[in-house]
Amino acid sequence: METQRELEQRALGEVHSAVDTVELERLRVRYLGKKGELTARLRSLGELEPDQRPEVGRWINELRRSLEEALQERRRELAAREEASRLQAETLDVTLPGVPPSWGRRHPLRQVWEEIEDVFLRLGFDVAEGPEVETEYFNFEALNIPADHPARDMQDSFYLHGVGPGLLLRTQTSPVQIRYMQQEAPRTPLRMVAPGRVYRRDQLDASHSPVFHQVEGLVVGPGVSLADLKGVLSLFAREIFGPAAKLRFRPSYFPFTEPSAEVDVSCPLCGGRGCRTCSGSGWLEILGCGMVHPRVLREGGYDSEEVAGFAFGMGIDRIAMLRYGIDDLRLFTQNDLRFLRQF
Ligand code: 2NM
Repeated sequence: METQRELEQRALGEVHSAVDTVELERLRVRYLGKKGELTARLRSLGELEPDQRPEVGRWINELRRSLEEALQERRRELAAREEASRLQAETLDVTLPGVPPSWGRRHPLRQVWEEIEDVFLRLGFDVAEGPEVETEYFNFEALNIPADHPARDMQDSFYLHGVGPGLLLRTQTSPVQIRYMQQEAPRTPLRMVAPGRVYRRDQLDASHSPVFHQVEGLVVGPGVSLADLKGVLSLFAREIFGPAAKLRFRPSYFPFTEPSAEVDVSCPLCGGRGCRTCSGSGWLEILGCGMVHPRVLREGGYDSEEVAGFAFGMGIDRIAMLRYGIDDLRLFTQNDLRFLRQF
């Protein structure tokens, strides 16, 4: 049998060397719990000689008290240590420098889109947008585009017959201008641009894409003339292509304008001397324009006897290519960061 002294040393020694409060609780149960060693000894007092019982009983009670004291003291120490290490682990240094975010940038097409918008905003134009799914009325009829015009053909436009009758993906942003006129007429002067995505059934190659971007512009008011058109477009060209940019107007045809013209800008890459980009001619075609056809003005809600209008349209993708000397449209949609990071 272990002596009283040995039990006392073992119990107190274990309490002193306990490494955490969990172990300490285990020790408390082992010695002082209902089925603990001390409790058991107290119970078996009856097995001792009657004259030994008081002394052993007293010793057990003293040991219980000193164990309880030792447990409490050790618990204080360990709890304080555990609290300290928990706080240490939870420490957050708010002065540490953060993880720097990597800066993105706008896509080059979006940059050119917004630059064009900005030029016209400074000239007093509004910016309007409209639906990409259009009706044949807004996309063609209202714009005086005849039934036998190639754009009307299934081969040239994306029709959405399965979605609804007479629906298609807009082939230009001019339907936005019809909507805008119908909303604003007879307010003058009307000055607006309609930037946006448009769709045509073209095979994808270096210079064609079934999805591309346009900005079309419209001015309506009493006495608006071809001179205003040339003035606005010249300002625009100098803002986008630099102060040396010259314009050349060539007579052309569009169903929604009369007269109509195609406009070339002196090549921004060679200054008009002739290079690969301008095929040696010194000129690049950048937009189409004209005086709004009276039928289109009337469809917009204006009296074509009282007001006149000019309109123009350009491809954002094409302008971006010319601006930066990019020879393949597909580069814009391949998400190659080596390409995109240059802008
Ligand atoms: C172009 C060329 C010429 C144009 C006409 C209109 C509208 F709706 F006012 F009649 N919007 N855009 C227009 C005129 C577009 O794109 C090459």
